[in-house]
Amino acid sequence: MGSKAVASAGRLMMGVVAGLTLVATASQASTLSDVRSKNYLDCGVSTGIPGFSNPDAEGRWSGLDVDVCRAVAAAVLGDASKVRYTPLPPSDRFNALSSGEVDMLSRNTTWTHARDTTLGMIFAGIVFYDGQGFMVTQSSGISGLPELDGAAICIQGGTTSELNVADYFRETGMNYQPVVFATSDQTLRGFEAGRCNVLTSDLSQLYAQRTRLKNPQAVTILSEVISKEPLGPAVRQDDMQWYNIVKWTVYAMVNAEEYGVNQSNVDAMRESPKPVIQRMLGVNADTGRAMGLSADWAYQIIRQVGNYGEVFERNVGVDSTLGFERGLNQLWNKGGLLYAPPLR
Ligand SMILES: N[C@@H](CCC(=O)N[C@@H](CS)C(=O)NCC(=O)O)C(=O)O
Repeated sequence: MGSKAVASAGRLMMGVVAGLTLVATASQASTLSDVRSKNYLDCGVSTGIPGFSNPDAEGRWSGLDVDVCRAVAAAVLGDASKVRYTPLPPSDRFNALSSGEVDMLSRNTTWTHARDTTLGMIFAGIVFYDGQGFMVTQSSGISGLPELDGAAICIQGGTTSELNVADYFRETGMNYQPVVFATSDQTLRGFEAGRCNVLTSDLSQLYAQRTRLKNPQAVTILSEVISKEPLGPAVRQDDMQWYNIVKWTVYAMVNAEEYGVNQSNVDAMRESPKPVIQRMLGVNADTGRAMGLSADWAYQIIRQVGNYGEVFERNVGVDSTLGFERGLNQLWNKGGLLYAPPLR
């Protein structure tokens, strides 16, 4: 064998070995088997944002992000209650996911390019289309963005809020004084104590934080937003099966709303003559097998947690404490952005 042939055989061998290593690494990560063997899901949530992920006095968690964790547990374990919640401030959330401390993150986290490409994680969907806004004290007299010039602004560190506000002021040539805190509690207390008369965050979190103020009437949330904040669950990049499970859990909730299947009619809907509904509920098809789940995975989500619209209304909708209109978070065929690929 000539030296060129030896070198190319050598390269081929190295390629094969590298390929095998890749296959081995890829097949090693099975979050599904881990979750099944411990028999609960570890879900990373916030330290407390009413309507999204918030514990009550007994330590019971609720909220839209919490319902996404519950839906994954229903799909994977057949039981929405089998979730352990790990409260994570912004600075800890990505390490907790990449180190394996949690199986997924479901915590008012914005999908961005850097987070998708540099942290070993990947977003599995969008459950709330949001934007960054400003809450101001009424005594400040601020009624719109141009009046923010020179303001002291309370922000939580390690967030997109901190980065966007810097962009916004650079772009507009206005000045501001950032007052940065580590936790949402400290940020709110700083605002209440007069360290700043403006607090910036995603609108959802401003609405949530306002409910925790001693005097919510003394503040206004400005109507303008300065960014896009698509919030959704994220998983590690090394497990495509798990990524599909979390992604399709969200899609199942959205499709269920589109097809008119909800918690109270899901049993009757098993008799529906519509093929899409039969398929979704696992009546005459098995969409679960290819993801390692049982045929009734989507049925379990809808029965135990509900469709997207039910989850939205229960936690953050117009009749909830937060009082959000559906807006962008409405189905695509009702003027919103929610568009789930077909379950087939
Ligand atoms: N969506 C933004 C902001 C997320 C965020 O962490 N917001 C704060 C603002 S209130 C929060 O939720 N804090 C709760 C906590 O520290 O647990 C991001 O992903 O960076």
